[in-house]
Amino acid sequence: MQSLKTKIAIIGAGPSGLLLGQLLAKKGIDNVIIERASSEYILGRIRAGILEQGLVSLLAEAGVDERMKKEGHIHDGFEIAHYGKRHRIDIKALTNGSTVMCYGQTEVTRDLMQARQSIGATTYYESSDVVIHEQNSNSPFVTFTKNGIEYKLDCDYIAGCDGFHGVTRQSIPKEKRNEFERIYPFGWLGLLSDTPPVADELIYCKTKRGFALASMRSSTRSRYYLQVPLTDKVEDWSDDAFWAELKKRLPEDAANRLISGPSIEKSIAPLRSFVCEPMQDGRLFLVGDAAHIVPPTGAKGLNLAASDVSTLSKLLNKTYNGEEPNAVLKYSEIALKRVWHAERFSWWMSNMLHEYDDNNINENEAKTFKRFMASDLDFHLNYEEGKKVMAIQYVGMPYEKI
Ligand code: FAS
Ligand code: PHB
Repeated sequence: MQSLKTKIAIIGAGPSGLLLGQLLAKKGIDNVIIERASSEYILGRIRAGILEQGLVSLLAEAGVDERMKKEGHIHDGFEIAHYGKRHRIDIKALTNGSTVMCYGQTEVTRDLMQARQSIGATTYYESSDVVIHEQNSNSPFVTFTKNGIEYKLDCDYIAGCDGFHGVTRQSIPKEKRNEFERIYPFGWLGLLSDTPPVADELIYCKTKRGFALASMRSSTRSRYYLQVPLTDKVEDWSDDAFWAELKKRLPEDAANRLISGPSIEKSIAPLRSFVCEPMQDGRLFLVGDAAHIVPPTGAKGLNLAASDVSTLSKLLNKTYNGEEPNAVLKYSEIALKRVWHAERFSWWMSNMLHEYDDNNINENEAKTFKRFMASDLDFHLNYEEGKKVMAIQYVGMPYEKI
């Protein structure tokens, strides 16, 4: 077994791992990333599209915001189409100036990968058999295999940035984990196409036929979503079927502007709310999707990963620069406060904007719940105070002071 050593072992080269690695490197804190997949595979996954201001600032701090400033689009608002009636939420006016950036997670990941390569930091792609050892000792380590060679990576701390299906959360003994979960009885069928968007800003559509979202990646590349039953398979949906259904769910004037084209990516994502508490065990920290999942309705998944990264990188810096040797002990408590705000907002947006039959409750309760949600949506679309509450959470709650 070949021995290696670093300060921070990072498991996973998604946005969490790459952003953490870049911020730590900027602070002179040595780190190594161990990743299961190839960089090409990671870049082939189409995911988030909306960046909160906090993430935009972090990318600037990491020195990887050049292309985003050129190619990203700042959005001052978004729309909700309620049974065809369009309501614009002017987030910039309602939040005294906050905006969001429309720039795909794929491009964020690409920029971070290139930055990591340019500083010569070590990333072991296509690694397997990753195992976390002795996180509750003062000398934790990680073992893994790469090209048939077994490695032992000695480190001070381990950051689990390996997503929902990774190994790090499972490395915390079950009896120590308090997990919270809500699985939604529908999924999102996503389609990416090189066609112009139907509007300049995002349109979230609540219709009797189900939810739809019209998003984008640029002025020539669109990203659309349709709520579909969990029983649907992506092969059940031809491109033509997708476009025809989307046209029925978009508000009329947007539907009339719809330009269809061949899908360059099409996939179904299940929707889940999930939180693992605590988000640390000894010298092992859970970051991003490894610790929590949100339904994408609130555009929070990637942005929550960013606030975890911001918290952990600052606490590690305080630990290493001697300012506060035990600062990292506060990570989970600080991170969870913002996590739960985003979890609730994403749950709330999902319930307000999707029509579905919840088989976990009886028919009358389900009917009553739909009325509650209809009234909730009315308050947040037709009253200034309601719009303000939605806008403040859509742009993202402030990061905790560290
Ligand atoms: P990631 O899952 O992105 O990255 C984890 C990395 O760890 C992966 O590269 C994986 O290969 C690696 N890994 C896993 N197990 C490993 C092991 N044993 N050893 C080594 N490496 C391992 N968020 C939004 O805000 N808006 C959206 O529209 C949206 N759409 C989404 C659609 C899908 C299908 C999914 C799954 C998520 C979506 N999300 C969305 C959420 C998504 O953007 C995540 O929040 C974001 O990818 C989180 O980043 P990471 O925490 O880095 O986890
Ligand atoms: C996307 O563009 O992929 C996107 C945008 C906003 C969301 C979800 C997904 O809420």
